[in-house]
Amino acid sequence: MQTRAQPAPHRTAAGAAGDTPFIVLPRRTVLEWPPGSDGVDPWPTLDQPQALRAWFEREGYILIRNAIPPRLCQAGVDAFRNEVLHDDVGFFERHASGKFERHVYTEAGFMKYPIMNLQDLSQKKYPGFRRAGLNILTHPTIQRAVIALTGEPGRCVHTMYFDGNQTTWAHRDGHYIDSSHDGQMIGVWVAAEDIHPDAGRFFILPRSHALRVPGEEGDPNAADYKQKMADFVRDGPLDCLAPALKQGDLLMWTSMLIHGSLPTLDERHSRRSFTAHYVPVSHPYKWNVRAGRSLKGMTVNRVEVIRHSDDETLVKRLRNHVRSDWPRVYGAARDLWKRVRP
Ligand SMILES: O=C(O)CCC(=O)C(=O)O
Repeated sequence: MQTRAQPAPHRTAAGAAGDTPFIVLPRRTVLEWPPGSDGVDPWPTLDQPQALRAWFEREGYILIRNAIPPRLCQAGVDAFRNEVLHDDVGFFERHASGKFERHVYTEAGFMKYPIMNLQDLSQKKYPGFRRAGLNILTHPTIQRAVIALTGEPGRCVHTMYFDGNQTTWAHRDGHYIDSSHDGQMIGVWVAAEDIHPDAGRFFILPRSHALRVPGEEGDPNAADYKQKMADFVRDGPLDCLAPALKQGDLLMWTSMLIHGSLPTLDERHSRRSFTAHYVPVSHPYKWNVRAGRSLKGMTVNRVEVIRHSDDETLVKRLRNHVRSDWPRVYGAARDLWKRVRP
């Protein structure tokens, strides 16, 4: 999940300085399937909504195979590569820092830090990627799953796109953003391609939503929090599960489930995915790390998607306009400001 309370670390072409990866390896084992399933998917399907919900409540997550048509996933990836990946002057809101920053590329040329809130991207500059991404993240299968899990349709409050691996620190989403009914937000991770086992797989700690981690009450943006969470994943009592995901597979989890990404073992592999966070429509959502929440929305596939673009005042609208339409001017002004400010 995203952070905003912390100042962004300064980013160089090679990566973010102070960008300590809080790595959860080495641990004894990382499982591909839950214990006892002998390499066979044990997860109830959408045609068994009661069993699906019971699994989700007990384990804190569910995996639904072939949920999103591969051609939609491929359209999202292609649009990213055509419109976004090579835009090396544009500024995008980042997950790790919560700031607008240019791309940082991995050795293999993937975008290292995920983009946040596709719904706030410029429709003029990235029309295909924005449309394709939101199409995936509001797909009727996701709506069906949200209804099966919560008893009502969902509102999408947050979205992201991953290309390379930032090695996401272990965390609970609910420490950053949640439903107003704590623990009721649902995370959604759609594999936009077959994820290679060495690409830095998404991992979860089943049943961790019901367990406390020593020291987790602190600031979720602080190094201490991230270190304690990583220690808990590595040395704690729970299994760590990183299922092999194929293009179109969908993983959903409750906002208190601990999750993150494993380190990349082979830099040649991307781990493309679209992710979102949903609350039941009857619940307001809340930020635990931002001052206010946005009430602006748009509708995609009949799903309400909350927009977060900060454009309340004329000055902010002007800044957003310069950032999106004259990124070089914005970048130069930003660099100058960094140099002259006290
Ligand atoms: O895939 C990842 O690296 C992390 C995704 C995540 O933390 C989220 O969607 O909440």
